[in-house]
Amino acid sequence: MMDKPTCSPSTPRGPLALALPALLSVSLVAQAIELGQIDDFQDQTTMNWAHGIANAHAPRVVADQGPEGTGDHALAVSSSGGFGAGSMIVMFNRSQWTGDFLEAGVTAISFHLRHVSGPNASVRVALQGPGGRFATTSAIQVDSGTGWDHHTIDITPENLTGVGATGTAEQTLAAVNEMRLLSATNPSWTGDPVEMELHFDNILALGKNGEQTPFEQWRIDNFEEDELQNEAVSGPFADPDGDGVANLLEFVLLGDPNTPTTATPPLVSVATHEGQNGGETFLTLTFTRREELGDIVLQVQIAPEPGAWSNDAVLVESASNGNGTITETWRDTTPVASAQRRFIRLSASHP
Ligand SMILES: [Ca+2]
Ligand SMILES: [Ca+2]
Repeated sequence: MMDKPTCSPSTPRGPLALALPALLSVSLVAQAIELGQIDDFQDQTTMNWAHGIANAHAPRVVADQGPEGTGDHALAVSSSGGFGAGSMIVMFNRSQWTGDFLEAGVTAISFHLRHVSGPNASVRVALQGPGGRFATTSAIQVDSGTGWDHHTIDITPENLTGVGATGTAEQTLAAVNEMRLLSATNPSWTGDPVEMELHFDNILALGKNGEQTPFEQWRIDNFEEDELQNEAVSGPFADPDGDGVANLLEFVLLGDPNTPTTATPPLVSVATHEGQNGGETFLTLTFTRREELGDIVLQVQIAPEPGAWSNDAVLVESASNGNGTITETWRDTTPVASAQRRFIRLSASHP
């Protein structure tokens, strides 16, 4: 006997409620900066974060060590101190964190950060472009050994200091060719030569005013000004039409937050899929979702009992419908024949 599906947002857990199936992370990687883009390392690559010379301290994936624990992968970077490759605490990206930050409306970067070892860190973003090199004037101060925490740093010209500037910060922001994350006591392009290890996850491109993330734009489109100020009406976990579908899932599943049950609920079925032992029958979840989720994180979760949720569900099929939506089918890992009951649900979280 299969229990009913849960189609609900996960309990609000603050900024740590983040993890993403590999499929989504791939689709969000563009070769130029985009508002809402996120590096979550769920595809278990370094997502183009690198050192110039290969060395033991270069950026690398640490599996199952992200803020969400098992199933959440993160990125480690370290340094040895002294001189040479890997001596300084810094990493660069010349792919998706390049291009016109002004046009994209990206004014801040947020990320999860864990300080693993070494002295206290002063984490900064540095940018290189036609105006030369700039680093953030303010730094995120992280004490030695601090566990996962969520941080946001302003990268507007007001918070950038030239560290090899030949022009203005605006010139660089309009055509960035390299972005760095580093730790340095003072604004720097290279990072300090210290012995340190830091872990990063969910590196996210944020806008402040003007351009919005897709979810913020959706809120503006669907709610009045006074409602936007009221989290109990327009917040991600509110359900103003009382249909049991919270706003976050109305957004994801293309519903109308002010009209009950216009979102098409995920369909739970029992179906045969290719498992480890050939064709087997599994609890299966199929849903059609918005393609551009921005900073909203979706997870298909499975459990033997409610509460014991894991993110191990297997993506069976994903097809773009050509209209801005994708239909996905996910299956459980445990065949129906091997369990008395199983649960599957769709969970969405908001940074
Ligand atoms: Ca991750
Ligand atoms: Ca609703």
